[in-house]
Amino acid sequence: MWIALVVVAAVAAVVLFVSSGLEDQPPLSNGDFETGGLSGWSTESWGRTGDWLVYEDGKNPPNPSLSDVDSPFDVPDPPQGQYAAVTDMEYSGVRFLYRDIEVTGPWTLHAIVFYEHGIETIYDPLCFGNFNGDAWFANVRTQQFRIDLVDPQAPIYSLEADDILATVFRTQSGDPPSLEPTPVTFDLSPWEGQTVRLRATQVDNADAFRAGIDDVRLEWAD
Ligand SMILES: [Ca+2]
Repeated sequence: MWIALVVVAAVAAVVLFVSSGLEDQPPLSNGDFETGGLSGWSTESWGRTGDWLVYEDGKNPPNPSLSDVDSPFDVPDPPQGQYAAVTDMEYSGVRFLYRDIEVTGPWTLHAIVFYEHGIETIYDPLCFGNFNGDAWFANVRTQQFRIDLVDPQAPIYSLEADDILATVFRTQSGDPPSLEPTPVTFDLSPWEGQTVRLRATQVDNADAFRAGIDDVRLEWAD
């Protein structure tokens, strides 16, 4: 009896060891948007029109009815695979794309980011404006793209210092009007054992601002 249990435990230990050894890339379902949709992700949009959308062709808006014809959709083709996510809009607003990540190991977050906007200036106040469920407005110019790690318990729009665990990427005043697809990485190991929320936010009230993200994945840190 005891010998049998010991054997079972030993086999289980070997299986676990082999499994963890093969686990080079923890799963993050549809982090590359190759399903052609936003499964695995959540979105919230403030404003009259605009949203995070999955697209294939950087010259063709994925939903023309949402796209500002005065500032035509013109973004890089998906930098990884066939699909990527991008914001498109006809009017000003805020668009959140987010998902919770259970940090079960010493993972590094990888993503590719890019953007195109129609004016020369980034406006980067700590302001997402206000939304009453119908209308959105901001008292200041705000034209920015940022990706944060936030507390999953916080409201999705929070910019409170206690809710923002870290900032993975953000545009800042003085940045150029466009960014070609660019890899970003971020060490998640400080949150090992916790769940963090990855939140990509694009805001505009000066001109159309297409923000893109692709190839979001996790790798074991070295
Ligand atoms: Ca992709």
